[in-house]
Amino acid sequence: MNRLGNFVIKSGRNAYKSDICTRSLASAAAQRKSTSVDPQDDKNRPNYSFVSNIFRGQVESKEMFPYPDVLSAEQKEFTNSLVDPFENFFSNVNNSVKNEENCQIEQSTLDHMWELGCFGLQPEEEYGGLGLNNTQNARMAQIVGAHDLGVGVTLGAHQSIGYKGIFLYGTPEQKQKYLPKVTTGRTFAAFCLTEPSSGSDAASIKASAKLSDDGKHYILNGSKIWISNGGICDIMTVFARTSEKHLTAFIVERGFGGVTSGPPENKMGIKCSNTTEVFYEDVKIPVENVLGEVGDGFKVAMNILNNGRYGMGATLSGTMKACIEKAVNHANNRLQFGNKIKEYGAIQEKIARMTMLQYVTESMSFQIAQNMDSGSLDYHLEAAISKVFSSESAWYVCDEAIQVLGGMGYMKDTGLEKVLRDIRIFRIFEGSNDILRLFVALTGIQYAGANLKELQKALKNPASNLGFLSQEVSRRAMKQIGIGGCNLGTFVAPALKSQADSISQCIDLFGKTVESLLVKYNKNIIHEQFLLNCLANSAIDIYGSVVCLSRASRAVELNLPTAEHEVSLTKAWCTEASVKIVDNLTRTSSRNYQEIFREMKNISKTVCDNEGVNTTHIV
Ligand code: MYA
Repeated sequence: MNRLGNFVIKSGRNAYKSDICTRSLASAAAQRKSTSVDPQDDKNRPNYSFVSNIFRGQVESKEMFPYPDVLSAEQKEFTNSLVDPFENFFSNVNNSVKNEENCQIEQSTLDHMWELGCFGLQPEEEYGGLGLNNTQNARMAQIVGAHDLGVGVTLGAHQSIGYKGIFLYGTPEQKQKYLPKVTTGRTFAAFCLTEPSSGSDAASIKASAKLSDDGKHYILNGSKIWISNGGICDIMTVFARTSEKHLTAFIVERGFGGVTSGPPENKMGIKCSNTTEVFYEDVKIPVENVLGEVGDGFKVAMNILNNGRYGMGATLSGTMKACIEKAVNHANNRLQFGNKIKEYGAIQEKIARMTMLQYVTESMSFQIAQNMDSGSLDYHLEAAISKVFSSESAWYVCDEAIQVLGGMGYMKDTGLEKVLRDIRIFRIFEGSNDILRLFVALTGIQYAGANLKELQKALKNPASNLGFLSQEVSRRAMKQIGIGGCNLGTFVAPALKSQADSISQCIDLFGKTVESLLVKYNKNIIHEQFLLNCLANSAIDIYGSVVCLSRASRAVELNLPTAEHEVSLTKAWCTEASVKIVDNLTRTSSRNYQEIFREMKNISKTVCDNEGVNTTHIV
């Protein structure tokens, strides 16, 4: 975990600069044409990430308000033309129970999916794909998530990460050679990063690729673990060490020889998705199969993951919708104590909370997808938050749906216990939620720290930094007297003004808290994971609140039939979230919590040293 420290030690915005390849290619090209400056190299370009900027106590509204609506009429029509066949396929052809029982997807079902174009959602038509943008892709993912998460993972491992590297970073020749195979050629792809000793610490992989003496091949040796589609893929994106310090990404074909897979893993859920070990023994990879630049493998891996994370939110928003439908169906019909159970407050609270979580999840993932389609370069933290939030919300929603159904919910036939088992992995894979919380907190702190450093530097030589200093001083002085703080109120529907004000105050408090922590701990903040979690949880709740404020306000503006309900969801969510945010931020300076965190450290140490609980029975 020590490398996580680099987030704060390194100054600047290095987590962002490498990401030109992960945005909408069309808008990237347009931007390049219009400015002839490659944003990847432009360290001074503004950072439009809403989440990054709250770490400086500032609201960056550009990518938050108004809630985006990026699809053209033609794109909407095309998306809608896909919805029916997809819905129909997943409702009537795909059999999720049978898939689970067989621990694989039936061949006829897979054939149907290839014919529908499910495996080539994003690549352009010339490569056999449907050419969907991220927003359209999210719409399809939502349908998959409502029906079968095992199939969702098979699809996601194939295209959200398996061949995404070729789609994003491939040379024209690589795209021409490989994309048609994976979009329509019935060839499965996989993303091969994790190793037995390298999970969260992705940069520590040991698989090695050495350049052959004649310079024509890399010779790959090593093994990968828990690879989704590992036993069925013929094309894989493999990350291997090409020098002591550097990783490189490669396109590897099973046909190169020396590639073998272990037996399918026996998992808790997503059983029809194939997961295996993959072994590489003296695999000869032609040099032209390097993906991206030699030595850039870590960034290629991170950016593929960043780029796909919104898809998980979209998928799980569909899963939650389906769970809520089951719960509501029961609540509407089940009579107890003389009333339908929907009449009871205990059930109403559950249904309302489940619906709020679904609304926040869906709003986040579609906001991110649409921002990406508009050319956003700064969505990493937002995407990580959407992954964390969606996976925890889906777990909660499915669990509560089971509770609403009571004994019926516990029965296999109701279908919820399978969904619960399927959902569990989403908090673990594609970056565990624990790691992503630290990623959000440390990357945000690094961004705030760079500003603070600039201020400290300017203070050492005030004469030549008068402009910057007077700006900073007046900003701080104004905030001190309650003027010039964050003001989300100007962006939202009048009905949501009060909630916008509360969240604005939370952002002010968040910025102040980050600054005090930086002043107090400096770079040692990296060791304060209890505190970092408080910051990450606050950032998650702030971002969740602001996406809802944005979406519900847009619903009001467009006079949508559901606007009133969306305002209601947003009011309840934001009001509760602001209490949680203040609580989390207060913990970072509370004596009580310092004491609690110290005790927790001690408790954990004792239990680990004792290899189990260490209490004495008094009986
Ligand atoms: S695949 C396996 C998933 N594994 C992981 O996600 C690994 C998690 N670990 C990490 O992400 C990293 O190791 C962490 C950093 C974050 C811990 N974006 O020295 P460093 C830059 C951009 O600080 P470390 C799976 O599960 C950083 O700025 N840049 O890094 C599949 C620095 O840059 P520079 C980043 O401490 C499951 C450099 O890298 C990022 O070692 C199947 C080094 O940084 C970032 N994120 O570790 C899924 N992070 O050098 C199916 C770092 O310039 C999906 N950097 O200073 C199903 C979905 C359903 C879809 C359905 C569709 C239909």
